[in-house]
Amino acid sequence: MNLFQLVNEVREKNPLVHNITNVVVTNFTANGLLAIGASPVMAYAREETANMARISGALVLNIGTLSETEVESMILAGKAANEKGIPVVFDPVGAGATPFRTEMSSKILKEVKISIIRGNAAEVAVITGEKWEIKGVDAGSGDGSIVELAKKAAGLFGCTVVITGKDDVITDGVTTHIVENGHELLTKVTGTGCLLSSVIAAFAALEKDSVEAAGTAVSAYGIAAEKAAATTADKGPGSFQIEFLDQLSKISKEDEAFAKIKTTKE
Ligand code: ATP
Ligand code: TZP
Ligand code: MG
Ligand code: MG
Repeated sequence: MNLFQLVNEVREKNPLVHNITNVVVTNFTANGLLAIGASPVMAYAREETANMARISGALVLNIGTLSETEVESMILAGKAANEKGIPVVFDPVGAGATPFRTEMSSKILKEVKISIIRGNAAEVAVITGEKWEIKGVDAGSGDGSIVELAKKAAGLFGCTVVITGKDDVITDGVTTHIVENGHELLTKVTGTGCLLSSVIAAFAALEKDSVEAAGTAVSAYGIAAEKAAATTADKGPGSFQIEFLDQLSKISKEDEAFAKIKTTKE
């Protein structure tokens, strides 16, 4: 199958993506999902999250500005999604920055069967029990192979793991994609990691193979950033952010020509 065909399918089928996300990125995430052709909904109240998850194509759990009540809502939604086989994407924003974030991440991972984890290297290291330095919600620095870390996490949680940074690693422990698309201006706009987690969810709503869904989403997202930077890099992150949304709305299967994906299988 032409993987980038999925990009067109998302626009044709408009999958509903239920996001329980953070207050920083809510509007950007909704606009980014609309730009790629998905249908976003944000719903947080524990009285409704299970119902909303059941009618969605995919669910995103993002702990960026978590509270205990919100985590309860996430678990209710996650369990409802699990019962119906709806893919759940987990973004452990800032795991390791405070004990609360680390504990809540473990709780979610214990109670909900996650299909795809998407985080920076530090966040994935923390939830996997590896040592890494974390600075707020940013990656910080650490040693060791990101690919090995991603594979370890995939084995531990029995899911696909996406570690983003300059290069992105997507693996289920068997198939591994390294994606070299992207632009450093993505690091100057808050929420580009969070939006990517939701874009991955939109792709996973239509493609059962999580590694292929996430690999395509990450590459297409990086290509949109490259195109946006080509005309806005000299202006700055504000112009880039707007152009990036425009480029997400134009991405199509023809853009596969720009994909920089290296794949290995074990
Ligand atoms: P962090 O808090 O560490 O910035 P994040 O959750 O914002 O993490 P990122 O790792 O920044 O997530 O990933 C978001 C997007 O930015 C991805 O598409 C990734 O490929 C891209 N990206 C991140 N860093 C770079 C970089 N140095 N060069 C090019 N693209 C990058
Ligand atoms: N603080 C809490 S959540 C958040 C900030 C700045 C947004 C993080 O978004 P991303 O996508 O990880 O940059
Ligand atoms: Mg970032
Ligand atoms: Mg993040």
